[in-house]
Amino acid sequence: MSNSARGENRRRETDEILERKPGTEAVTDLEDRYRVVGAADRETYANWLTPIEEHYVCHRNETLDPAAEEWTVSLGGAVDREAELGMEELRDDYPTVAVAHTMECAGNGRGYFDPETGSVQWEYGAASTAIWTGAPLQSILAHHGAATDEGTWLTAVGGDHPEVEGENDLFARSVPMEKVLEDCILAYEMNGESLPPEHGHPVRLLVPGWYGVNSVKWLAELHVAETMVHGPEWADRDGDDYTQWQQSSYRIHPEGVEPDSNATVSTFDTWDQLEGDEIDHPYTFDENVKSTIGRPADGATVSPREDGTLEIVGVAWAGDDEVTEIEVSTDGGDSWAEGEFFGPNYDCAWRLFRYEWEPSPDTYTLVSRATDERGRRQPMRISEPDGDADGEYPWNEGGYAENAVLPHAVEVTVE
Ligand SMILES: Nc1nc2c(c(=O)[nH]1)N[C@H]1C(S)=C(S)[C@@H](COP(=O)(O)O)O[C@H]1N2
Ligand SMILES: [Mo]
Repeated sequence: MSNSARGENRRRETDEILERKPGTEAVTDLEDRYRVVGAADRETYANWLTPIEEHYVCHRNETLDPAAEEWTVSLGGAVDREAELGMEELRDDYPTVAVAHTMECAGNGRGYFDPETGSVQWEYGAASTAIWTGAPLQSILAHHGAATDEGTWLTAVGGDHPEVEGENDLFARSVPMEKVLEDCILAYEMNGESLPPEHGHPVRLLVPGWYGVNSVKWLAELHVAETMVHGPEWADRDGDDYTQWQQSSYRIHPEGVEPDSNATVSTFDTWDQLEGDEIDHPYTFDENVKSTIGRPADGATVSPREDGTLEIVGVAWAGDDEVTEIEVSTDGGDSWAEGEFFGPNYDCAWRLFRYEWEPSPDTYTLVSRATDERGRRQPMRISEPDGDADGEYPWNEGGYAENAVLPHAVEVTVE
């Protein structure tokens, strides 16, 4: 396909997605390669469940919309019985489970990096929470005699292909078996409806609490092995490269670095990888602790209630760790007060928080700061490219996994 035909396709598909999601907005990519729309607006972050119409979308290749009856997921590698799993079988022969999951693109917040990085310039819009329904992978793998010992990996491959002449990278991600057995599902419904095309119809991998990239849409193949996608066998498997999206893209590294490809790693927590010695350039696995204010909206002029109070509401999450503390500042981070969590409390989904404030008329900079169960607190700002100080999130070439406080500030005027 020529570049201009591809550009036209992308715009048409993005328009179709926007028609189904009237509240959302397209976000542009410097290279104009992704189909992306961001969550509706700040109000999305004042509610626990994100309606499908407000849920962000992000993918690289064409949007598939295959007939469910004809779709199969092939299961192979270290299994006693290889299989082609059909949709009826996935629905009828396995338990049905529902999982609450805050999906966040690893590039959410990339738009705040200075200097600017390439790719989609997301600000806060690439995070959303839905209920995903499907079949537990643990049951499917047990049924087919898969080797699920510690240290093994499950690789998932999407049915989407690059549209550019000369590019041969398939969308493949490898997830450690430990996480797969814990809570991963093959999801065929989202908020009780069958998956819309742009969210991976008819079935996707769902990796609760981990960056969106791990949840492969239009799932075509599952492969059980002792390594993740790595080495010549995967870099040229019948002419296709399965390693790109695991080993090169979606790794956290300084400018100009080509990260090493690893056969396996044993540190899965993204923040542990950032702080530890095992991996030089972390993989974007579980989501870092983060929060966003949803109400009042940025730029709003607001009036307190009759009793003089005003409620600040937002969401806070920490991937598959628990978010345990939320602080709110009304002076741009100079002083902090404890907020309060309320509403639903599920593993791997954000929590609503609120803070009762008694402001006098003025203009304020509101920010929120969350801490996870292991005491890890959001850093204040993003670092310069050549090194991060304490309390800074490391600027990295791909603009991944950003969780700093100040970029998410909300300016409000109280009358
Ligand atoms: N097959 C396939 N799966 C994919 C992608 C893709 O390009 N192809 N994009 C990933 C990325 S980067 C994200 S952030 C999530 C977004 O999921 P959503 O569009 O349902 O929100 O899908 C992931 N799964
Ligand atoms: Mo993403």
